[in-house]
Parts: sequence; C-alpha cells; structure tokens
Amino acid sequence: MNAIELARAIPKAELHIHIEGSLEPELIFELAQRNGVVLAYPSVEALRAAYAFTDLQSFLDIYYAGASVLLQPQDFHDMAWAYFLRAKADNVIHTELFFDPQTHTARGVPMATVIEGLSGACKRAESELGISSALILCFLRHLSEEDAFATLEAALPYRGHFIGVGLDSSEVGHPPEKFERVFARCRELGLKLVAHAGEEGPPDYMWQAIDLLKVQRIDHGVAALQDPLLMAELAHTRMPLTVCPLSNLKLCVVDDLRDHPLKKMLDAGLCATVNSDDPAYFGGYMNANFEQTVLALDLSREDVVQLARNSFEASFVSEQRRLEMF
Ligand code: ES4
Ligand code: ZN
Repeated sequence: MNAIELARAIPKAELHIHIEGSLEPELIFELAQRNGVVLAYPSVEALRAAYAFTDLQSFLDIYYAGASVLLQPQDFHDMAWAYFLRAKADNVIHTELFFDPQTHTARGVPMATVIEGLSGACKRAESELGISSALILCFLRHLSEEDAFATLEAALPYRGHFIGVGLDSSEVGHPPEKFERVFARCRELGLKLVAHAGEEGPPDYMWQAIDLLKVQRIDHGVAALQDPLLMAELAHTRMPLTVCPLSNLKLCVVDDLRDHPLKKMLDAGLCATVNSDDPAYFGGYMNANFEQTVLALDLSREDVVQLARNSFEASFVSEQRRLEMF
C-alpha cells in the first residue's frame, strides 16, 4: 500500500470543518427551492463558477450568502447529514464541527433551530454511521465583543449540545485580543477553546491566541513558520494546529501546494493535522486534502500515520476513547 492508499484507508479525525462550508451548490439550490429563497445565481453551474477566490474575504462573502438558504431545523440537519456521509466515505471516524450561529441569528433564525438541527444529525451519525462528533460554536471576529457575549448568552440554554467555542471569519484587523474577555468567560464555563490564527494574520495573532485566549488548539497556524520562537513553543507544548491545505491553496495563502509548510511542521515536531475547512468551496473533503498533499509534498507512509495519530491527539475525546480509536 503506497502513502496515498494508506491516507485514504487510515481512520482519522477531522477537527477543522465549518459545517456551513460543507453546503454543496446542489443542496443550496434544493434548500432555496424548499424555503422560497431567491438566490443571486441562476443555476448550480453559475454559482460554482463564482468560486474563484483571491483571498479570505472574497470567499467569506459568498459563503455567508450560501448560508442564507438555511431556515428550518431540517435544513441544518440535512446539511450536516450530507457531510457525515462524505466523512464516512473518507474513513473519518470522529469529527468536531464548527458552526457560525451569528450568520443565522442575524437573519432571524432562532439559536434553537441551528443547534437542534445540527445536534440531531450528530446523534444520527453516531447511531447509523458509527461516527462520533461534537459541536464547536464559533464567534464571528468581524462582529463586536458585545455581539459575541450576546451569542454566548443565547447559546447557554443549549450548553449540553456543544463542547467549546472558536473564533473565525475575517482575521486581519480583528486580533484575538478583541475577544479576551469573552474567552475568559467561556473558560470559566468549562468550554474548550480554539481560535483561527495565522491563516492570513501574523505570528503575533497566534501568540495572542495562546497567551490571551488560552486556546487548546490553533486553527490554521501556517504563519508559525515565520517565527522560530513560536515554532519552538508549538513543538515543546504540542499545541495542535488544524491545517487545511486545499483551503490555503484556494484562498491564495500559498501559491502552489508544493510550497505548503505542512511537511516542515511535521519535521519540526509540531502536532499538525489535515482538515478540509470548507470542503464544498475548496475542492475537496478529507481524503482529497490528504491525497493532494501527499502528492505535492511527497509525504511518506510514516508522515501519513503521524498525521492520523496527531488528529486523535489533538481531538477533545477522552484519553480512554482515544486509545480505543487509534
Ligand atoms: C473560514 Cl477558511 C476560513 N477562515 C476563517 N473563517 C472562516 N469561516 C469559514 N471558513
Ligand atoms: Zn476555518
């Protein structure tokens, strides 16, 4: 079995997937029809043709527009269920899903609709597909601290349905320090903490995520390569990085997959993992990310095993469950 075949077959955990980013154009049109939502694009093909991004913001504009078709609990369930079927096909046995409640509550969709729809799909994935999962509520960093606090408050009646919080959306100009007090409150509540940092932003945003937000994982973190002290810290503490190679390529964070820093991260002893981020928009789910990265960086079978092992080490499953899974 070569490294690509091994990457496809090996059991793995996915830790960086925005569930709204798994909404395929076909399902966007189906839900638009079901809910009587009028889209700015006449067809699936026209929508897909608009997926030519130059940076993070050019993607986010289309991603938030796509999410506008989600109105009922069933819509959130159907979106997540479609993702779980893809995860199953790629031998993903555990996943921790990001969701962006503010994208929905700002349109008048109740928090209960979002969380109950997603949570129902998670339960079904466990019983019908044998995939364990958990939800992570992400705050949109382009919105205010006050808005984040209000979102946390609205979600607390559903505290049992999510394990942690994250920070996503437009990074540059919205440093982690903007949410220091929100994250401190989440820490008091016993929530797990993660944040996007070092995707388009500088290594300093990664330091802020670690020192001010006290995160347990960093999402992306590709900027770490610019800061040798940060690399040493990440290696020493085994701070996990949820890296998304095809996302970085599609959002022009790297010009060519052959320039991607993933192999350097592994060689430096970092707990780097491979993830799909927004698979419906970036050209592939977990195995597509593994396959293309193995090819571009000439990863070995040992690298593939290390990436799979890292995905479980970086996950929030109990030590006991982790030993059962890998
Ligand atoms: C995202 Cl790729 C990426 N970066 C930041 N925020 C996001 N939300 C969804 N995808
Ligand atoms: Zn992301």
